[in-house]
Amino acid sequence: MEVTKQEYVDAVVDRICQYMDREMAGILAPMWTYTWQRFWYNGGPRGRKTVDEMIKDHRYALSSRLYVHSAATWLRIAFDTVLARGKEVISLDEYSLFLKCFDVHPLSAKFAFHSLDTNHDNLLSKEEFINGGRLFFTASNSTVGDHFWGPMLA
Ligand SMILES: [Ca+2]
Repeated sequence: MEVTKQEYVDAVVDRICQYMDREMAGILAPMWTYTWQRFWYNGGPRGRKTVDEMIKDHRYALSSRLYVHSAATWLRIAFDTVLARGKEVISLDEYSLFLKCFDVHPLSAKFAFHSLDTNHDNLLSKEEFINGGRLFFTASNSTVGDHFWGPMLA
C-alpha cells in the first residue's frame, strides 16, 4: 500500500482552493505542499511512498527538535495569517473550514474544537490552537491534542 503526493498533498490543496478564499488558499496551499517536501517526502523518483516508509519518515521527523519548532511555526502562521487574520480567536466555523480542507466531517470538527477549547469559551485562542496541534504530534499520552485533526490519531 502506498501514499502518493496526489493523496497527501494535491487532494488537500484542491479542497483548500475550493473551500477557502483566494487569500487564505494562497497561504495555506503552499504551506501544505512545503510540509510534504520538507518532512514527509525525502526525495526519490516516484512521488510516492509505502505506508511503512511514511511511518518511518514520520517517526524520524517527529523525533527531531527542528520538527517540533517547525510545527509550532506552521501552526502559528496558519492561525495568524489564514484562520484568524488579525483576530485573537477563531470560531467553530473557522476551525471547521480548516479541517474540511483535510476532509474532516463537520461533526468531527465540532468534537475536535470543543476538545481543544480548554477554557470553554466556545472560541479557540492561538494558544489553544497551537497547543493542540503541537500535542497531537508530540505527546505520547492522551491529551487535548488527540483530536486536533478530527478523528485521526497520531
Ligand atoms: Ca477557548
